[in-house]
Amino acid sequence: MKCVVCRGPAVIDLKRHNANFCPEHFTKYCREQVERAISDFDMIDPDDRVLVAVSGGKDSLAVWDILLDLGYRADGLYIGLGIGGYSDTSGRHARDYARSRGAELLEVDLPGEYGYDIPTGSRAARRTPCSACGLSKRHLFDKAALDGGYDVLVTGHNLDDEAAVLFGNVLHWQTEYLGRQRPVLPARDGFPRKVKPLVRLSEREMAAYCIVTGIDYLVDECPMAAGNKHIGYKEALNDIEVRSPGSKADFYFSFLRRAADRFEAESETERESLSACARCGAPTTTEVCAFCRLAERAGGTSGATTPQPVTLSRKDSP
Ligand code: Q46
Ligand code: ZN
Ligand code: ZN
Repeated sequence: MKCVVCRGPAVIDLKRHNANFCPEHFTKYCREQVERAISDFDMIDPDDRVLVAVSGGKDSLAVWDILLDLGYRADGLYIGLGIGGYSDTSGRHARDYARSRGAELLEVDLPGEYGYDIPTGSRAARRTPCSACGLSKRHLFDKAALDGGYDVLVTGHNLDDEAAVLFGNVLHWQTEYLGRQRPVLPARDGFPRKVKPLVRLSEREMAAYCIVTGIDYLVDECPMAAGNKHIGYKEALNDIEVRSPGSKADFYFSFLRRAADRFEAESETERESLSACARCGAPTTTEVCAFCRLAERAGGTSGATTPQPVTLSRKDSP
């Protein structure tokens, strides 16, 4: 197997592009895909202050790495979710990466600062763990980005993630979500601009990127992920992709090009009815936002402290 660029030994084959790459040209390919996503969807301006939501997994560390290499002013944000040993290890990977790049990592500890963890929050609110977790993370990402004066919040959602969410939304015709499923959500009152620069890259490519560039990411799956419907949707799409390479990308990008606009009106209606949460001031369609209700039910507090920057440089390394 030879690299399509230099004819040297290839380490990865990308069937949907009908291409193989050596480590050097694969890294270059990943950077170019991110640059292209940023430019096609107008995601980030060169002067923007960027906050990357970092979990310690492959996608978030890879997107942070690529943005730093492309010269963006990108800090990381890690949220400790209180999921036992999994959270301890994921935090370590995020801190180690930040230290290796001399990059700034903000940290928010959900149990320490808000008085509940994801297992407790999930039980108390009778939500699935991923639903309680997603809701908490979204709230804390928005808050940290706004409090810290960042222009844009980056998440590590890749092509597989976006195609799986789209598949689920289409399967159940959740039209109000379809109108919002875009790689860029513009800033509006109480919400920072949110972007997904990895939409042109797959999960497998992100794992390969980390291996090739020596990023030590958390390989273990979250122990609370069992029962998450998106895992099943990903498997279904992977089966289709094996038989017909490129289907996943076509499904997602054709939706953006040809169908997403048709659902815009429905999600706009919901946006117009937003007002400030009586407890925390975040935008919500109810009097008290879902995060504050979850925190209260779980015996915690929606009271907020600003995340403290922890600058980790090579000098600090043990
Ligand atoms: S961390 Fe949270 Fe994920 Fe674990 S509980 Fe689910 S959403 S699977 S990205
Ligand atoms: Zn090459
Ligand atoms: Zn609130």
